[in-house]
Amino acid sequence: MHNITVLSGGMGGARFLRGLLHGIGRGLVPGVDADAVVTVVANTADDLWVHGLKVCPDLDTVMYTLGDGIDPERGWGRREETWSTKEELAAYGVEPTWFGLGDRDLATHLVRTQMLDAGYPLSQVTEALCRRWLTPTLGDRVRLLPMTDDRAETHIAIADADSPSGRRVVHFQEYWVRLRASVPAEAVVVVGLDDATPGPGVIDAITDADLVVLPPSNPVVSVGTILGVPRVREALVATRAPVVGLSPIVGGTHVRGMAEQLLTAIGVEVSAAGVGLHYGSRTDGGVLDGWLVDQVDADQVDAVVAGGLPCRAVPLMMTDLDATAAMAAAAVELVAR
Ligand code: FO1
Repeated sequence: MHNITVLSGGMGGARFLRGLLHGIGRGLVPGVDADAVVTVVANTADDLWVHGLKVCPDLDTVMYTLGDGIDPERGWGRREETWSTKEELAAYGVEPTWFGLGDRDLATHLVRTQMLDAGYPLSQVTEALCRRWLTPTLGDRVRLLPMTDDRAETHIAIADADSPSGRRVVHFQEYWVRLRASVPAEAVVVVGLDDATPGPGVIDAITDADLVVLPPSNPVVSVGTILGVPRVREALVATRAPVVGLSPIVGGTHVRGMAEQLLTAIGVEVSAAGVGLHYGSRTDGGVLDGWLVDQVDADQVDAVVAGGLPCRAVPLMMTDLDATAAMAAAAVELVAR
């Protein structure tokens, strides 16, 4: 296998990608060439405009993680970050004060916003930013593609006793960062998604792949939004590449983030089997040829197999690079023909 395409969100997907690249480089992923090319199709529906700047959390988390600029504890934003501008904005009483933009991170958003204002599409902006973050160390081994260059934004409906409808809608980032997903999500709406055009290279990255991976990213607001870009599902059904997924739900809940709340919002069972069957088998109108669950969920393998989807239970905690590389190897082995 030479061309691997990964449909990724932020933290979970980025951690998986780091382990995948580590494993490929060290021959730990049998069947994958040492000089394989990994194309990342990244979710952009987390994006938001704040202080007049375009912030792309999932693109930046993948870019910073693979470029070793990420803050390892937070899992987002820059290492060795300072927050002077954030403090100054708060001193002016400028909202949102709840969304933390570090001084180093701000430079990325300034460059991106300037390029967007000059008329460059997000895909070309991302390419330019990656020339700093990825090219020097990874060369052409990795490509980072926005799922679309068009605006698509995830919004969450929550209960609101003060509003006539009893509900109000907040941007995903407000739901996650300000509210900490502490209130039930009643609906998930991705504004603009139905009219979005797949970003340059996205469909080809799927149809021309030797392997497509759905990493342990959020199945609703990361992988789910990528699958919702028109033509992406069709490309996944049509590709000659095997499509394999790794469960982001372990032991009945998410490892990090808010997948539990969002799966509940869309009526999908919060379990490894539930997510696998939600993505579905390609032989049955879904997108997967294989599904990996964690060993703690081994008792769910039979239910997934009964749903027509090959399934194995392996360790799925990305505790270090070798553990993650082993997950990638298990994924390839599950679907390698
Ligand atoms: N997450 C937080 O919990 N608090 C923040 O203040 C915050 C700011 C932020 C700024 C830039 C960025 O790229 C990501 C940021 N995130 C923050 C993480 C972000 O909410 C998540 O990375 C994704 O949107 C969900 O995967």
